[in-house]
Amino acid sequence: MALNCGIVGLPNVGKSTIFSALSSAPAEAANYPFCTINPNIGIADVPDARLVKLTEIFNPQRTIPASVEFVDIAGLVKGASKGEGLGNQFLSHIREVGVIAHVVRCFENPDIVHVNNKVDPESDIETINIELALADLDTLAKRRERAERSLKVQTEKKTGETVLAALDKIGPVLENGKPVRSAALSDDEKAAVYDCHFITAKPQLYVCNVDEAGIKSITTNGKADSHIETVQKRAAAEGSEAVCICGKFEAELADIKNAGEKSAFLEELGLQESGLSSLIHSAYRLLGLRTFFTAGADECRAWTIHAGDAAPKAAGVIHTDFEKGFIKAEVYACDDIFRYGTEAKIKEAGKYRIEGKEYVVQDGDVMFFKFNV
Ligand SMILES: Nc1nc2c(ncn2[C@@H]2O[C@H](COP(=O)(O)OP(=O)(O)O)[C@@H](O)[C@H]2O)c(=O)[nH]1
Ligand SMILES: [Mg+2]
Repeated sequence: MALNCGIVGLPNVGKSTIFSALSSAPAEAANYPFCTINPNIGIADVPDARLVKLTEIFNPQRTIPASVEFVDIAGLVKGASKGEGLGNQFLSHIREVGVIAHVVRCFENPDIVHVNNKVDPESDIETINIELALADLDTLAKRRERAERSLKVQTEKKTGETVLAALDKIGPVLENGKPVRSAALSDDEKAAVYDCHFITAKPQLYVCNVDEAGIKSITTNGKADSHIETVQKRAAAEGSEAVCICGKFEAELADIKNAGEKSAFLEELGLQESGLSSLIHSAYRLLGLRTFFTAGADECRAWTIHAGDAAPKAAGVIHTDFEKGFIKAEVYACDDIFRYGTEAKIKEAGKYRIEGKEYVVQDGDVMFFKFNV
């Protein structure tokens, strides 16, 4: 399953820097606005200490982590929906993403131009969110026209009414500067307007791009500076999350390939994991994603599913035949192999289970599927 995350924010807040650090795809980071016209798509591994431990135990030929796709979305400025900057070229790229990472500049650096000449997270967030809401209002108007036409067609009347009911709820929400995700829609209404791909219906997390002093202040005395606090409050009010990243530092960190050197570099700033790891984990949480593993002598691998998915669905992530021909799954928790050391010992302890079609896969399960085709 593709988990994809779109990176938005004003020009020069550090989107491309963070994007390049996240993925090996080369994004252009340059100190002038509008430099990234085409979307840059990159893939990042989902860091998972459990997969590292499984690899130590099984010593497989290969280890494959779960992955997240990142899209560097450029061109959002005040007035983008009215054609400012690159206009709304950003729209076509942002519609397809599952989650939005909104990068907010919290670092001071007089050499790097801020589009409004002032580092002001509250106003920056507002500017971007307004453009996104305006883009959604455009979508809404077009959808409304289409729904009204379908009222006149007997076979489409019912659907048209449901769509209009949903749009009537969404309109005032957007006009009040609130995101579509805060509108109270029934499941039917949600389904009826799914094809609109409203941008503000997607979960959004905030990324504070801070300087090294900002990171040090958090790790040494647990205190966020006022810029970071502003973003954190905003995220909390929206039921979302804010992660702190130092884009410049992450870019340097990404260049270090040696694991030992990497952790020494992190330690210097008092960090346990890189800001990018927190970002990836945060996107995972917001999307309600879970991980299960397959483990053996040939391969240890992490797979992504949604919370609540049953065993056949999980099997289907590996191969559609596994889902179609699902018979049963052998399951144990990865913590059990960390505790007991071998599968034989897990069996002795009575922790090795056989589960059927109804079994809801748990985060950290190690699974082996039985199927026929
Ligand atoms: N001091 C500092 N500069 C940064 C940081 N992140 C990005 N920059 C610089 O800010 C400029 C714009 O960054 P870029 O990633 O191209 O921004 P974008 O327009 O949002 O994609 C570049 O010169 C970066 O080197 C950071 O965390 N600290
Ligand atoms: Mg850029």
